[in-house]
Amino acid sequence: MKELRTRVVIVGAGPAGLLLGHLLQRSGVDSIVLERRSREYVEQRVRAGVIEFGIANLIEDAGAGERLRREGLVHHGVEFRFERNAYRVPLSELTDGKTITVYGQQEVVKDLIALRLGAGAPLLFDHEVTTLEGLTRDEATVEAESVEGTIRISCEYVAGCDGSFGVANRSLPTGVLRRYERTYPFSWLGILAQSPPASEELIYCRHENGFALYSMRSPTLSRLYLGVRPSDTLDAWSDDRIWDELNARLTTEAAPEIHQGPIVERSITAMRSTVVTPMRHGRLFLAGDAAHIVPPTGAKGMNLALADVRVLAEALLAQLQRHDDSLMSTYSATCLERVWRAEEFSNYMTQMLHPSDEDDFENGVQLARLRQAVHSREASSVLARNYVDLNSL
Ligand code: FAS
Ligand code: PHB
Repeated sequence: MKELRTRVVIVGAGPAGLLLGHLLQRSGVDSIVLERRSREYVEQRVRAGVIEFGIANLIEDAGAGERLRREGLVHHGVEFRFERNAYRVPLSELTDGKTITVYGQQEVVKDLIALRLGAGAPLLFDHEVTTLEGLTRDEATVEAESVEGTIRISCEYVAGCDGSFGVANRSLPTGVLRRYERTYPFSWLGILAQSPPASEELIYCRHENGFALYSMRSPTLSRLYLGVRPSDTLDAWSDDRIWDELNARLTTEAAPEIHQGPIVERSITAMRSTVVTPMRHGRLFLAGDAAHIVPPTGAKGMNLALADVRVLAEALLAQLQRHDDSLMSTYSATCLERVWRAEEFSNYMTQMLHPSDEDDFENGVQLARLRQAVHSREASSVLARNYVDLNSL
C-alpha cells in the first residue's frame, strides 16, 4: 500500500478530468489525476467532434488551444436534410458571428495530456479507483489499484470525472442520489472513414429509413452516423450496407453522392439521457458524464463536461486559496440549471431527427417541428444559439 497526499484527487482522464487538472495546476493547486485505462487507449477513443464557441474560448484561455485554433475546422452554418431537400441554418448570422469548431475529442485529450505531463504534474494511467471514503469527514481518501499494487491518497476534495459508469456517482449514498433517465428506441452506428468530406458543413438528416449525420475530423477524414435499431450489432452492418444506407438517406437531387473510403473505426452507441443529482456530496464533486448523459444529436456531451469544470475549478480555487466556500455550495444548482437546458435541447434535436417506426402522429409532429426550425427565423435563431453556445448563454 503506497500512501500519498494531495489537495484534489481527480478520477478520470477524459476531457473533464484533464481540463480540471490543468486549471488547478495553472493556479498552483496540487492534484493527482487517476485513469483506469492506458494513455494509448484514451488518446485513440473516438467520441465527440463539435466544440461550442464559448468552450473553444475556454480551452484557448486555459492555454490549451494552440492546436485547436490551428487545426480545428471553423463552421458558420449547419445543414438539415429531410423530404429530399436541404436547408442551411446560418449559425453565425443568427448569433452575432459566433461559430462552432470541429475538432475531435481525442485531440483535446491529447493536447491536455501533453500539457499535464509537460508540466510534470501527476497523471497515473492504468490506475483504477476502487474506493472513495471520508467524503463527509475532515479528510477524504481515495484508493486505486494498478499492476504495481494499491495506492491510497488523502486529499481535501475529490472530483468525480469518471463518466457514467465510474465509481464516483456510485459513491453517492442511496437516499441522497437521484437519477433521472430516458432511453431512446434507437442507437447510432458511427464510422470514421478516410474520405474527403462531401460537404463544408455538418449535415443532419431525417429520412423515412432513419437518422443520418455527416460530420468530419479533417480534410481527409469523415465521421458519419446512422440511426439503427438498439438490437443491431456491427456484424449486421457490412461496409457495403453502411455506404448504401448512408447514400439512401443523405443524398438529395442537388447532392447525389457522398464520398466513400476505407472505414478505419466503427462503433454502435446507445441513445439515452441521464441526470444525476446532486452534483456534490460533501467533499465529492461530479462533473461531465459522471453527472449527466445527453444523446449526441445536439453535440453537447463534451461541451457540458468542460462547462462543468469551468464552474468547479473556480469553486475549488476559491475555497483552497481564499477559504471562500460560496461557489462550492452553489456548484450543483449552478450546473444543473445549464444541464437541464442541454437535456432539453438534445432531446428536441433527437426527437425531431429520428423517425418513429410505429407512431405516424409523432412523425407528423416531428416534420412540423423540423420545417419550423428551418423556415421560421425565430425557431432557427433559438436552435442556432443553443447549438453554437448553449453552455455559455
Ligand atoms: P469520459 O467518459 O470522457 O472520461 C471518463 C474517464 O474516466 C474515462 O477515461 C474512463 O476510463 C475513466 N474512468 C472511469 N472509471 C474510472 C475509475 N474507477 N478509475 C479511474 N478512471 C476511471 N458527444 C458528442 O457530442 N458527440 C459524439 O459523437 C459523442 N459520441 C460519444 C460516443 C460514446 C461511446 C460516448 C460514451 C460518449 C459520446 N459522446 C459524444 C459524449 C462524450 O463526448 C462525453 O460527453 C464526454 O466524453 C464526457 O467527458 P468526461 O465527463 O470527461 O467523461
Ligand atoms: C461528430 O462529429 O462526431 C458529431 C457531430 C455532431 C453531433 C454528434 C457527433 O451531433
